[in-house]
Amino acid sequence: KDGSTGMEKVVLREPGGATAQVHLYGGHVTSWKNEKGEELLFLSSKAIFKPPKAIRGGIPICFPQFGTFGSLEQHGFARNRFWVIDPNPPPPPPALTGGNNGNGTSSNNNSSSKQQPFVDLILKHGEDEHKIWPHSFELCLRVVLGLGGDLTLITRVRNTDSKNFTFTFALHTYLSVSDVSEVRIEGLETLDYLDNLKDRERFTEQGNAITFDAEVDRIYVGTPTKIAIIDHEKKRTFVLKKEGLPDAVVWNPWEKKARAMVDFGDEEYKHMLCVEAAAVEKPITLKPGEEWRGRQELSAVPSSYFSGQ
Ligand code: TA6
Repeated sequence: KDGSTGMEKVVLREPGGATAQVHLYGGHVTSWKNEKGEELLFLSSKAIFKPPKAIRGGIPICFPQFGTFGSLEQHGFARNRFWVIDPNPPPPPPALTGGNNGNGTSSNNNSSSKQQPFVDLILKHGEDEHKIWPHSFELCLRVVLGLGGDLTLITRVRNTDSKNFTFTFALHTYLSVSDVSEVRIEGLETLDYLDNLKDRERFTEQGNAITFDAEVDRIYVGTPTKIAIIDHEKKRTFVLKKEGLPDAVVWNPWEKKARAMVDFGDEEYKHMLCVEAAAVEKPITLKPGEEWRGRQELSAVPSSYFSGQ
């Protein structure tokens, strides 16, 4: 149980000292710390841990609807429902065998096979979901803390109904940054994006790294599997790798919008940036029995790894 909020959570710890925390409420990753104990995700000091409010920060799961395009509340209901530990989880992630203890160095005892800490959560449709979204589904989330501190989320949606259903999805990741005006994103240059501030009108990025000096709310479409978010001041780069999630949402509310949110400190917009692996432009349709899988892997590396940083 979480001391301050009394809500149930799972804590993952890996031998190197990195940790992650997942609240059963929302299936919501609320903390990811590196081996030095530095918090890498943003969590608002004013976050409200009380249904039906979604927790402000961490990695909210937006399902079955991203944003306001559709009949449901903004970002759907998965993030403000109670999930459970999956009673019938899939096989565990492969243990890292041989000398590789996950952070690239090899250990001498080759028989060592280390299990990466992980948890499997599931959200099943209940009556109240069925009333607003009349489809039977299973939404599963596996959170894995790699043996070098990487954070991987694997999400699966299964159609357990007798008819097709269509959904949009996002892992609404809030990264912790020192000063968003000193952050740039590489990997989205020259791509098209839908501008949420202009009724999702389509534009083309002008070919430079993305930097921030005002509110940004964009859905980059058809994005690469790897995006780099470079925090200049902290000399830290987040590397976001994704599969099954073709789009990337980039959001910072900036000052005016930040002031308008009760669960967001007035100055906190300076210390966060949302980069969200998503499937929005092309909604996903599943036939009965079909399953969709999305995967996001986050690592935080010293920026010196990248040439020219
Ligand atoms: O991901 C960007 C966005 O769609 C923005 O438009 C903003 O609304 C943000 O999500 C936060 O939404 P929330 O419902 O969590 O306040």
